[in-house]
Amino acid sequence: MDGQQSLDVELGKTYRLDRVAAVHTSRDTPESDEAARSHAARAVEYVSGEVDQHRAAWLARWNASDVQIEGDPVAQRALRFAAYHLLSSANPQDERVSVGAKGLSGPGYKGHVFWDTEIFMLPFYLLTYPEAARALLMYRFHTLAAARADAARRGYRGALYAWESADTGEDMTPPFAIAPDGEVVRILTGEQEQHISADVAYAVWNYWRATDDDRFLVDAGAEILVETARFWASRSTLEDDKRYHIRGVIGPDEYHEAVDDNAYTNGLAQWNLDAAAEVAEIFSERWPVQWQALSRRLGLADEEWRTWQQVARDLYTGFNERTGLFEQFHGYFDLEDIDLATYSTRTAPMDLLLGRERIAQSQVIKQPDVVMLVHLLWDRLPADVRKINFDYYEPRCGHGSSLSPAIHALVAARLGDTELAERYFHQSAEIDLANNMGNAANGVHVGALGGLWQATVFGFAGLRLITEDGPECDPMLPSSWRSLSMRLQWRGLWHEFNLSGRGAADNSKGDP
Ligand code: IFM
Repeated sequence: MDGQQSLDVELGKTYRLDRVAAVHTSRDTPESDEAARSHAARAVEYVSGEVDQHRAAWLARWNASDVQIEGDPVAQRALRFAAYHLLSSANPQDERVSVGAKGLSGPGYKGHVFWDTEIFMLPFYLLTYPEAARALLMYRFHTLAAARADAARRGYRGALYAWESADTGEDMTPPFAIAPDGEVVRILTGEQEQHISADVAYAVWNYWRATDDDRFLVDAGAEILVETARFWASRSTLEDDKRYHIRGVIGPDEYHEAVDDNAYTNGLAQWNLDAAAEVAEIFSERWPVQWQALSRRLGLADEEWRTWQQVARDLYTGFNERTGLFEQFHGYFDLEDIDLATYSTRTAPMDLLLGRERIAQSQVIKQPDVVMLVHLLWDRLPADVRKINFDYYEPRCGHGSSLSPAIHALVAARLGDTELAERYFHQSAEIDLANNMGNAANGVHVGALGGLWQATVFGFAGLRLITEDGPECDPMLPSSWRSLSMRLQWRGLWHEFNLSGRGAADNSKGDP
């Protein structure tokens, strides 16, 4: 009978059953049932050879991305756990899918794709598995039409990516959720968490810088940068103070909704506008024919990029020259300042303890917002500004998001506070392995795993990618880490790092 097999067995004898399965979807062929059946039937004949090839391919992948830590087996295990989930979640051969917030490990968030992919996971792929990074960005290119439609629906130009994205790129954020106390809560992130468009642009630019993949820039990347910049240029309004403002958004800190001039959103929008103008200049000089074609297709006005530069220049940032602080959003400094140290033994998230209304009226934040900006725009900010902002915002963060501790570890390490960084590193490492947020059954937090890798590579190893000679490390290893070794790919070359202690970076280059 179809789907059933029978076998006569002898008592006391051991048998091995191999199950050969093939998966074809309706995206591969309209006859996916039949294709899968005949593929599985054929595969029985060559499966052991396939398994060997599969093992060899995974070993190569594993060797390319393994970070080795001597002296801290817990950190070592956490980093390998992270690499395992990151590697198995991406598919360089399929540009129509991305990595959901839970990867392939569970049903949480229904597989939806967030900024987690571009900002938290992508650096791992970029530097160890660039083919995967490219496919993930091509997913954003293929969903550009939906992003354009969403911007237009709201009366803006350009492209606004979906906060929660799936196969078409339309916004899939649920409008309501049930809070742990049973209350039905309106979800506003889909309407207001618009920094996603700049996050995608940021990843596009970094991919191009890290790979010199001009083909990608010409065919897809530049269009994303241009359309996201256009969105910000129309989203910002010039007001009486002669500054542009972006009102009514949610930043990475989701405890505060409908805020004006969120420092992260404005800071990255400003970056997006400048980067798109730079790309327009480079593109039009190096590939004038393709630039003309793109401009025609997008209806770009002559020198429209000058407007982007002007909006970027006059965009309000919330930065105070006197104090060196960014105000997280307009009015943030006037909110109730709650001392989180008095809640240090808590076992529930701060929004549950304080309630949604009170937390919105307080300075308690869910996850790094200004600190996130400091991390992403590190080289644009003076050293004292980075530290002043970290020192101010770190004690006000309740870490209500799994993405939070890793970024604090990264920034603390780069600022030289290795002890604090190590504490945050271990807090982040335990999120799924010790289930310290209590929701690992819903799937692992792949963004946090990418963050853990970044805390190690950009934080403790002190990787810098801005030098013309290629990547350089300035390590600040925790005292128990005797050494850290890793390989990274930069512009087609593999670089090997064997680091120990502080400041001693041994960097050798190899072929791709
Ligand atoms: O993208 C995150 C967001 O920053 C915080 N809530 C969970 C989302 C998915 O991980």
